Amino acid sequence: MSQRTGVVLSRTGGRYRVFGDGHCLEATLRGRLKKGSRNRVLVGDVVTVQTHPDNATTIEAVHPRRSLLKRRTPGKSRGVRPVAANLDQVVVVGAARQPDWDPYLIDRFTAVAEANDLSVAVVVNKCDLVADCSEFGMPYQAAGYPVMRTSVPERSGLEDLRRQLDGCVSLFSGPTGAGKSSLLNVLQPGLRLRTGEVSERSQAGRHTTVAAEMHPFGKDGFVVDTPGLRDVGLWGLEPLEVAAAFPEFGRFVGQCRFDNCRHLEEPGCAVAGAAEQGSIAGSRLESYRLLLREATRAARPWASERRR
Ligand SMILES: Nc1nc2c(ncn2[C@@H]2O[C@H](COP(=O)(O)OP(=O)(O)OP(=O)(O)O)[C@@H](O)[C@H]2O)c(=O)[nH]1
Ligand SMILES: [Mg+2]
Ligand SMILES: [Zn+2]
Repeated sequence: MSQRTGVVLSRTGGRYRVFGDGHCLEATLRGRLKKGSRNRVLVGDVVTVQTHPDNATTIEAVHPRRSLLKRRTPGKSRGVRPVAANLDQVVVVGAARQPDWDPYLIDRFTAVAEANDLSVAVVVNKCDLVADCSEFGMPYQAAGYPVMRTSVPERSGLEDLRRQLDGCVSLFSGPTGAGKSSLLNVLQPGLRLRTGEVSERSQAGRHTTVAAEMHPFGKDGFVVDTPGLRDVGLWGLEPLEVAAAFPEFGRFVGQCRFDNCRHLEEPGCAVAGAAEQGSIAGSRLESYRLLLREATRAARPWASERRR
């Protein structure tokens, strides 16, 4: 009987693929881990596995997690579903064109990562389709995020992206068709992720059943490719978390006239002032306001239920 440590790459039903010492093996859960939550073992979890004399391998223990990405259960206002454990960063990929760069959509993805206390990096992909892709990333540079500008057919910006991924556990998220899988494939050809299923994928409900899958990447890194989610509004975000999900607001929020300023229409709002002066991108303030409205609406049924 031999024990070793590995990382969970994927799960199909009750079978887990575990990566350790440079290769994969398939494992099932040891009896006592099976009890309770179905999500006791997640993609990204570091686990102890044991191979038995009959060659069956079981997951014996889950090591403490250093991070956890969660989202709301699709179609329900309550219930939070963990997606992946031990991520270092979320890489939000958008396309300059096809589909058009949508700041609000990008900001929803960055906000969800922030709400889960994960680092954020932003990729402006398909730069070959526009004359100048610099403007798209500006608000994110101002927010302090690393921004990379890439093109798959032109093979540009790929080294910057590779450096950002090296040695990290990264999850790729972003609108469907932005080129997440294409970028990962060109950085690591052996991956052979499926690409180009834009129209099929954008049918509602199609992608919600596709589970996260992790891949060893480069030197000591891992990547999780996710299908583009059309409705990231389902990702849980409480109203109070929304402003904190916009890091560049941080130095202004304490300067608003009212302590409980929500940065909507209040007089003396320092965040709105900063946007007027151009210290904060107008698109980011707009996204914040839309997200706050959405989060408040989503939070209401919870609040009234709790009071009952
Ligand atoms: N012109 C151009 N096309 C690209 C680029 N990157 C990807 N594409 C194309 O865009 C389409 C979508 O690419 P995917 O990699 O499947 O996009 P995705 O983000 O993984 O999409 P989902 O898996 O649906 O979320 C494919 O037809 C790619 O060939 C790029 O840099 N420039
Ligand atoms: Mg894809
Ligand atoms: Zn304010």
